[in-house]
Amino acid sequence: MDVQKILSAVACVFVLAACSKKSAESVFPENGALDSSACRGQAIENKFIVQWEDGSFTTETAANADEFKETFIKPQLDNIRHVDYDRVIQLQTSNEVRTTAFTDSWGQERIGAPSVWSQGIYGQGVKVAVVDAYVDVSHPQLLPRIAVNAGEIPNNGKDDDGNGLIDDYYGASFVSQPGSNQTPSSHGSHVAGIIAADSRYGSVEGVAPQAQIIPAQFISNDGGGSLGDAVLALQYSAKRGAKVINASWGGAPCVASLRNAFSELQRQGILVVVAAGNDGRDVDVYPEFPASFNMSNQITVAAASVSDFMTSWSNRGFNLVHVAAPGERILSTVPGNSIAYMEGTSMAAPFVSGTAALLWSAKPEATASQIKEAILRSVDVEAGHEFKVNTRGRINVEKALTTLRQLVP
Ligand SMILES: [Ca+2]
Ligand SMILES: [Ca+2]
Repeated sequence: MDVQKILSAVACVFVLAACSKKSAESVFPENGALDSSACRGQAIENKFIVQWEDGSFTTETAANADEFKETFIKPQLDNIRHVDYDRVIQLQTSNEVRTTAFTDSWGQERIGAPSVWSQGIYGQGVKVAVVDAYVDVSHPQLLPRIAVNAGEIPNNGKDDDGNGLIDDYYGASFVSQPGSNQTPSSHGSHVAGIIAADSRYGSVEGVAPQAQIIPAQFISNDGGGSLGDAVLALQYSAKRGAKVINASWGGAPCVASLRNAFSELQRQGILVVVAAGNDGRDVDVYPEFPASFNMSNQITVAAASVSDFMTSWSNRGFNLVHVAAPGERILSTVPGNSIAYMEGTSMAAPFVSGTAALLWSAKPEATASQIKEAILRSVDVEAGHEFKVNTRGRINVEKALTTLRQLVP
């Protein structure tokens, strides 16, 4: 063996990336597997989710996978980490019962939020992204709580801050499915209101009524979305400075890109709160994604009833679901300057997101791991009706604040 060969062998040991056989096939493992039983959800055969070596994501189009491999992947192979087909996903919608204006804050009271508010802690200074369907930013209880993008001038048809998105002043839409309904949605608006409805301007009391909402929308008003749009919305939320991301959706198929997106959020110290789902199933046995990812920066949430039992329809799991939170008969904001009752784990997750915002406003220096630990260690566990979740309990923000003050003196 001559010197040249020895050197190159050594280089292969120490610089694996340079010598591993990276190819168009290795970065795009789903290529040619359109009908794989592991993948649910219809592949969009001309749209692709690309993760670059710096961790960022884009979505790209081409006539088909073969052309994409030849004209896009191969010329840029060194810079590409992973490629997936984009996929259509249909999200669960919740029942909605409109009501006249009165106050019903049983959930906020059950988790001890008024006691935290009385200490002057309202979630101020904390941004929470609502990665969901369209939020009605004109609702009087939501408008003052939207985190505007100060570098962007609204409604001038230009991308003033150069982030690639035109007029993303109140947030951004990544809804790309043809024919999708892009009007304000009850689901997105209700979730946003549970987190941060401004109680000075109406009867809904957000859990963190001075937190700021970043609307990052990828679900159309009829519940349709795509995996690639979800990944872009998550990435946008991080770039806009979200500390917490609320993900009240699930069932996403072919999860590699979504898991990679969650890993990036983990690396950036962002807490992601995920609804467990409404199928009445054990997600330890029947995984739902992203509910079952169990990332270290993730809290997956089941729905508790008014009587503080697990609702019959909530997903559960002693391993992969972490806590329960109020999810039945929840009053919050909906489009048209209205309020409505809705139910679902979609409503339970934002109670946890609001809780995280309250905790972070009390201890801005806390890490995502510390916020998660404080919430998980402080649940209320009722003997005789423990929740089928990892902690056995329902969240309590008053106790979590005490725990966090011990963790972060
Ligand atoms: Ca912009
Ligand atoms: Ca603009």
